[in-house]
Amino acid sequence: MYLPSLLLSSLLAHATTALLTNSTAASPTATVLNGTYNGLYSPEWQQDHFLGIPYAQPPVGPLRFAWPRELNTSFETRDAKSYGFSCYQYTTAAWLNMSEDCLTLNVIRPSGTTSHDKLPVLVWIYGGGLTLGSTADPQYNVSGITHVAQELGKPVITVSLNYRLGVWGFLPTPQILAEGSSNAGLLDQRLALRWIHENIASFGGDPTRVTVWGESAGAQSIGLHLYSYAGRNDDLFQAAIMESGGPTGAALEPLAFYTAPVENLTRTMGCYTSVDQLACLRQLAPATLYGNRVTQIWNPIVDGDFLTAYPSTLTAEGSFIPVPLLVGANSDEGTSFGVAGLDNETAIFNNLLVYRASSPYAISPPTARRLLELYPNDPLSEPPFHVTDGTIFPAKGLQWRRECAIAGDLVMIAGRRKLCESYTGAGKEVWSYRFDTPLWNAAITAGAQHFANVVFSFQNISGALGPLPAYQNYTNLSKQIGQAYISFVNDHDPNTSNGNSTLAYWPRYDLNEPKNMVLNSNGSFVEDDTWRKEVVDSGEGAMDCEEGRCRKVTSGKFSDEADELPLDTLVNLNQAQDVLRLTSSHRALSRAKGSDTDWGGQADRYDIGRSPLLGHLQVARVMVEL
Ligand SMILES: *[C@@H]1O[C@H](CO)[C@@H](O)[C@H](O)[C@H]1NC(C)=O
Ligand SMILES: *[C@@H]1O[C@H](CO)[C@@H](O)[C@H](O)[C@H]1NC(C)=O
Ligand SMILES: *[C@@H]1O[C@H](CO)[C@@H](O)[C@H](O)[C@H]1NC(C)=O
Ligand SMILES: *[C@@H]1O[C@H](CO)[C@@H](O)[C@H](O)[C@H]1NC(C)=O
Ligand SMILES: *[C@@H]1O[C@H](CO)[C@@H](O)[C@H](O)[C@H]1NC(C)=O
Ligand SMILES: *[C@@H]1O[C@H](CO)[C@@H](O)[C@H](O)[C@H]1NC(C)=O
Ligand SMILES: *[C@@H]1O[C@H](CO)[C@@H](O)[C@H](O)[C@H]1NC(C)=O
Ligand SMILES: *[C@@H]1O[C@H](CO)[C@@H](O)[C@H](O)[C@H]1NC(C)=O
Ligand SMILES: *[C@@H]1O[C@H](CO)[C@@H](O)[C@H](O)[C@H]1NC(C)=O
Ligand SMILES: *[C@@H]1O[C@H](CO)[C@@H](O)[C@H](O)[C@H]1NC(C)=O
Ligand SMILES: *[C@@H]1O[C@H](CO)[C@@H](O)[C@H](O)[C@H]1NC(C)=O
Ligand SMILES: CC(=O)N[C@H]1CO[C@H](CO)[C@@H](O)[C@@H]1O
Repeated sequence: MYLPSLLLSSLLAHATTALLTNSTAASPTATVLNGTYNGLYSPEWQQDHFLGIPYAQPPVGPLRFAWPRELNTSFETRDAKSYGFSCYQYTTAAWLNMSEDCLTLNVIRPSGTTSHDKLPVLVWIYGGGLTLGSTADPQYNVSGITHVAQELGKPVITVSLNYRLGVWGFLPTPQILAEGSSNAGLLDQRLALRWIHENIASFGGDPTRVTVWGESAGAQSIGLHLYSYAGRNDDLFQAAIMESGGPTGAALEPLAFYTAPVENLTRTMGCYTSVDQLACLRQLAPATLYGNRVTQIWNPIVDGDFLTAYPSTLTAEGSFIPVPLLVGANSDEGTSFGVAGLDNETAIFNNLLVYRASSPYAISPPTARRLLELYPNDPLSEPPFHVTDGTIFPAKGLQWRRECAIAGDLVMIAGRRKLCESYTGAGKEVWSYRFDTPLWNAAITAGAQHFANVVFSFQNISGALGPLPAYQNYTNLSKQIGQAYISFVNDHDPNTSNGNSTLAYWPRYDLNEPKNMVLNSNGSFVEDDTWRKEVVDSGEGAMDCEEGRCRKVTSGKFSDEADELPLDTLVNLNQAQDVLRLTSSHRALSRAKGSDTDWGGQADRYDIGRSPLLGHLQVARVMVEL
């Protein structure tokens, strides 16, 4: 086992502390605003676990689909010794125990932490497309990352939170909007952050040093929090770690987009003709609603409240919450987001026009044409990037790798770069990574695909990192990632564990010299974050190679358009889509709210305070006009 002597001595130091505090450690308690919780002492890593703590009133009955309500009752003592229910979702995982009453969080701390310690706080927000995920999922067990902090001598308190998913968290209808219940799942997260702000000191945490951390839809959620209330900073968090996700990527559709699936839902539930459809849906038994699995991705919407505009618009206005960021994406996101079965340019073109049709990207023909120019078919340098001999995988489609190059950049990588640029441009500290290590048992076509990094971040707690000793290099990388994160949580800088970590110096993102840390099990290194620019910059027929990436430049045809780089094109595309979408729901909202009243952003209450201008009838009428 990898245990440098420095770490050994720190473990011993912890053991001594645990002995001294043994009597209290065995039955940890914490007294929060509503009462006292009895937690569990976990001897394995000398941690206290407080599990399944409610942070909101159960969102059941009349509160189904509504914004979460603050707790308003108190108690003497309660046990917090097992995970709460998972929110409703469609999976058959063994750990699944679902209920609508799922708004709970878990607090993990080094045993013996007292309220004087004021430890920094790390808050995990799971991903899963806003349709899957639970803190009870063993792969999201935060004990491993908490243990890294203990070993490093930089202890943190770790929190993981549940939030509503799917139709329960994100039902988008005019009535929902009028009622002020839009984006409820995101508001769940926000109320949990508010609960942490108010209560974490009772556990020994410092509410002024909270880092939010998420992957995929969890990172997307954080991205939207960064842009929420037009960037108003309520001090709920002070830093963010975002893995493979951000404010752009998953499409935010207009309200009208959901008319058909909502009709499908309400018709099958017998609520379509109800005068009050929401009341009808709220009366359904939980199992009945669950049984009506409408095949629809319910994404957040620009509701004029939590989100006053599309993130790209808010970026241009500088309306975002300025906090230090640690952000990244995986080398082969494209193998997760590329469509299989495309054999030629025409097929890719046609597919781009309907890309991710269940929540479409609205790519126009000229943009699709431009993308095909910028991404010539070049299997020497396309996902999976570790396959460098130009292999084509015909079973996936003759131009599958080209499709993957476009898709990965479109969904994840362009947005990552854009976020780095806008936050750096605003003077905030940003550290960027490219995770570059395929899972030990990955198919050759997978590469370092979406989600592959999660088992590393979570310190192999799920056991899926591969067998030791063969994959010692994976353990090492996993630990380096954990140490960088814990340093960032403590010091807003991933470099401060340097004395104990073998990760190379990770430079801050710099607009003049943009860099990524490439997280590779064979030795991580720093690269220029300028890749996919070479297609533009090189001469005819050149082979341009950088850090193992090669691109054959077929002609000099881009030389007179040197400012139009593939990733930049994609970033612009995000903006173009937004403009398209603004024509429906947002315009309706602007009209509904009236021209002279600023209601956007005022309603940061959980149970009251919605704009009277968002009256039922008014919005409903506007929607009909559209
Ligand atoms: C420490 O607590 C454990 C129970 O968690 C108990 O079994 C053990 O005897 C205690 N040790 C001391 C020295 O009090
Ligand atoms: C708590 O709030 C709910 C509304 O969500 C209300 O029905 C209930 O009466 C309140 N309870 C107390 C004790 O204030
Ligand atoms: C319960 O806790 C919440 C915050 O966690 C607080 O706002 C509320 O006032 C508390 N209510 C009671 C009755 O203790
Ligand atoms: C599900 O929750 C119920 C009620 O808390 C509990 O009795 C049961 O053991 C749980 N099942 C699982 C698989 O966790
Ligand atoms: C995480 O997993 C370890 C090992 O199974 C277990 O001891 C620990 O209780 C788990 N922690 C949490 C917070 O569930
Ligand atoms: C309507 O919902 C059902 C499930 O209730 C689903 O099977 C069907 O595909 C949906 N149709 C549309 C057009 O969304
Ligand atoms: C392109 O591929 C599609 C199948 O993906 C095929 O139907 C079509 O004939 C191909 N077109 C050309 C020009 O080869
Ligand atoms: C990951 O955990 C599993 C189960 O505990 C273990 O067998 C394996 O050796 C570990 N792998 C690495 C690379 O740490
Ligand atoms: C893992 O890290 C340790 C400590 O830095 C080092 O001695 C060892 O060579 C590394 N092993 C591998 C396979 O990278
Ligand atoms: C390395 O870890 C030890 C405790 O494990 C700590 O005392 C020391 O400050 C750490 N060094 C750095 C540079 O963080
Ligand atoms: C990590 O170790 C595995 C197993 O020994 C090996 O197959 C792999 O090539 C190593 N990774 C790198 C990038 O060297
Ligand atoms: C703030 C901080 O400690 N940054 C460190 C990052 O790592 C370099 C060396 O690798 C140190 O010099 C910095 O001090």
